[in-house]
Amino acid sequence: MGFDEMDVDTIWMDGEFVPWEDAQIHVLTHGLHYGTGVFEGARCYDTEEGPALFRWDEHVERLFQSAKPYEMEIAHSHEELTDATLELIRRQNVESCYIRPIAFYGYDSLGVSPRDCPTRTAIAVWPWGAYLGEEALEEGIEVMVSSWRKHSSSQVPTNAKTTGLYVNSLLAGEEARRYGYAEAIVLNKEGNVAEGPGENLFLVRDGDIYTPGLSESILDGITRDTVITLARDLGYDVYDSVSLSRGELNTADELFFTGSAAEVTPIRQVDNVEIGSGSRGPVTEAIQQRFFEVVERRTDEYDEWFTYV
Ligand code: PPE
Repeated sequence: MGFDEMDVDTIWMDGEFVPWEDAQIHVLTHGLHYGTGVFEGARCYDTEEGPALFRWDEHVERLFQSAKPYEMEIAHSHEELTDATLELIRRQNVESCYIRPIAFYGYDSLGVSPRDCPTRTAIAVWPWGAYLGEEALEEGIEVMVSSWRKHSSSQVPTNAKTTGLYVNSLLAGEEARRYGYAEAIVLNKEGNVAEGPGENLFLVRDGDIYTPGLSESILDGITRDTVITLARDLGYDVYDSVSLSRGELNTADELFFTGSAAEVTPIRQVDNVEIGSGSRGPVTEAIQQRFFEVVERRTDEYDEWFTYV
């Protein structure tokens, strides 16, 4: 669904609330030419306690961390970005939504060096349902291992959520969809499993849970951290700094993706090979149920993860 069909009309831009159609930038914006933006994707859930941002402080913190390698000074404090977002949600006709903060080098002059370009900051919110479809959450998805590899962490800071890096995600994701798959799994330069184009990956084997470590060219996902915490609290052993070979995908009992957009999405096939029983596995289901119970506040645990609108 396009933005124009959605019930949202305001964007926060550089300290002001502006009408949706006026949130414009110049075509010679640095970030457009060189991919010099950093961004976030978070969710506001419609909880039993009213609308609430999920792990917002961690998202803002990661935005500031992503800006660092690019020497980008975001001209607004953590608190200003929080207040802006809460007010933006109050002004929109949404119960639950996706939140997209972005900071980027703006318009002044062109050339790879952004020296004189101002840093621009914007926040938009809009309704965004299940990332890979409602059915995917229950049935699981079919994925392929992409022929594209992830950027190596020696080439770019892969732990910074940088706009330009997403050309890799686009190539991998669209390749997969061209072949009829819902999504891709992307290997790193060493050939080990990294993550999805917009998701972290988890593997279940003999009742234990594994996920590639931070040195495997992955984004340090906040949902990844959530799932590690929830799984451990449920009593699972979680190994969160492993290398996973491609072959281990096929022999896994279960696989699932995590992400702010993707939430917890089971993977039922990789390259047309069934994973486990070929449907959502019991560990994935337990974690997924716990995840939705927590984000919808059907339990009062983990209250520290919520910022109420
Ligand atoms: N890896 C990548 C490459 C990634 O983009 C995301 C988020 C994750 C892992 C999971 O991170 P986290 O959201 O903190 O759990 N992808 C965002 C963008 C999706 C999009 O299509 O755009 C997201 O989920 O918001």
